[in-house]
Amino acid sequence: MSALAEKGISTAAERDDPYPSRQESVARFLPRREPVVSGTVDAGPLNQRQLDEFEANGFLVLPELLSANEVERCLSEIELIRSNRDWLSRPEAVIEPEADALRSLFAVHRLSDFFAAVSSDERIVRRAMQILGSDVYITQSRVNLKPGFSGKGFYWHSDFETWHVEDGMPRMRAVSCSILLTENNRHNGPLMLVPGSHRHFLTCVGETPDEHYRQSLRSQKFGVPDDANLQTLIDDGGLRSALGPAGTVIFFDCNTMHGSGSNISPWPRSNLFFVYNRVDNRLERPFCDKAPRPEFLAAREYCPTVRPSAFPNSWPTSHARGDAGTQ
Ligand code: 6CS
Ligand code: FE
Repeated sequence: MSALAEKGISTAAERDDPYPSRQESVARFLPRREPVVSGTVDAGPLNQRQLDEFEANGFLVLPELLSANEVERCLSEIELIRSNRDWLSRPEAVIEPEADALRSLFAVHRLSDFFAAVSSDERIVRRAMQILGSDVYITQSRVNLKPGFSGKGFYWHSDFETWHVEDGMPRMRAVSCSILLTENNRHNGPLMLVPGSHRHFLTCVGETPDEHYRQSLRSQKFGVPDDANLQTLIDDGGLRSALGPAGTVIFFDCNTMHGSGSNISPWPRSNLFFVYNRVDNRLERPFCDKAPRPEFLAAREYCPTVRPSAFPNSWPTSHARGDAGTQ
């Protein structure tokens, strides 16, 4: 027995990993081990048809979850954050790869009391809790702005693959929620998803570079599927674009294969994005030999922002916090 093993410290090779990725030279499919829907219809508010659709496709599009007025308030809050701070130099800000424009702003629920309240809105959190069958907390939040003319796409990926390998998310027990703040139409680079892809874990090839997130958030090269297996998934399930007016909300499973194209239309595609994770699926050591990513990308702290009854469908008029970003 090695000295480490005697002390009860497992090496990477000894650690039990149900979803090993970026470790072999050939990609392969591994079966999903966790259920897709863990809650029941009695827990509401999703009906059985919606739960079945989420389970079968790995996503669900819900029109008109937010009102036009609520969408306006979200857009104003984004403008407030951008106008009040030197946001370009903040670590939470990701700039477009080929233009001096804001691509993503992370941890918005920590930067702004207003977005903390939105992330706790009952209409969203209750549905996430129902899908996951558990209390949840936020492990990542962001706005993706994808500006008109210059907004670049997001290559195909499973979020879970990155969150597992780079952040140490143990199991497929998280759900993403994308809130459309502008119309997402077929011209402005909408989210595309592969129905049914969430049922298979596709391993990726290529070792994770140091500080990979500095590159991957602008343009991801590791943790993306190979062409042949991606083709198989799409042959099997087809492709769907999630379109809808502002106020539409898309829930999708953490392992659903998805991506989006560039936005060469004049119309910005602005989406707010929250990831809800089961409280018993807290992040561990990464499943690679690199340091964990920063807290603003992958929260290890249990952040008690999810309080469904605290803001029963009424959001505060609050503004961006002055003290954010000191983490
Ligand atoms: O890094 C993340 O957490 C997310 N962003 C990208 C570009 N890919 C993986 C994941 O969705
Ligand atoms: Fe993603």
